Amino acid sequence: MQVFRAIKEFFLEVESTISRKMGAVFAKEELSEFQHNKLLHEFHTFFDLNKDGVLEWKDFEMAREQICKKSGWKIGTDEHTRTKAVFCDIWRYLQDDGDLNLDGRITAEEWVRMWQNLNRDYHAMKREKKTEETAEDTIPSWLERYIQYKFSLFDRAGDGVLDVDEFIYVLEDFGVSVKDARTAFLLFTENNAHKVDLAYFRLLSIEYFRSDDQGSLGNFITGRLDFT
Ligand SMILES: [Ca+2]
Ligand SMILES: [Ca+2]
Repeated sequence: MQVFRAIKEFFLEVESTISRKMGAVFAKEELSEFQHNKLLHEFHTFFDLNKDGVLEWKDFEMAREQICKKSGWKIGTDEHTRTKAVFCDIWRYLQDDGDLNLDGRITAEEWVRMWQNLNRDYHAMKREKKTEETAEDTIPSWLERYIQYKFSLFDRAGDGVLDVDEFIYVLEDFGVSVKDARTAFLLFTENNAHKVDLAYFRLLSIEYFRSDDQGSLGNFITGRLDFT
């Protein structure tokens, strides 16, 4: 009997060591409160444009109208048609990832769960690929398109680079003060040391969606300065 007890104790010990270790691994994959705050801010500010708490095609229609109006693209023009196709794609692929109960709406809870899943996939990929750069470069196709759309929304002059005035001008529509937008721009460009082209904007955006580091420059890409 004593032998059995010793064996049982041995296995219990092994089991608890494994779960402690796994706990440590999974803890990093769970989204922190800081990440939650960033993700929900993006959801409520830039996605849920009609402010009813859920994402639907209606919200993307509004986003599409907003950028067409701001850019002066009339119905029937190539840009107008192309923009419609871009938003259809973003919404279709976003639904694949995010609309877990398939009701045509993405709630804030589904949005967070989608990011939880994407975060797990990302950590799994990082373990497999071993190099952070390769995993860092892989993002869902809807997010890739969304980042391009957001960049073109900011790039009012259409010259492929964002300046501080464009950044302030567009963020005012989303309720961000001039002072905060200016501070955010100086932070993520490190006092204008970086040129904000699409490549740099993409890098910052990915950091915004993924990073749990409060010092990441990408945290400031929405013009909000604090998520704690
Ligand atoms: Ca909505
Ligand atoms: Ca849903």
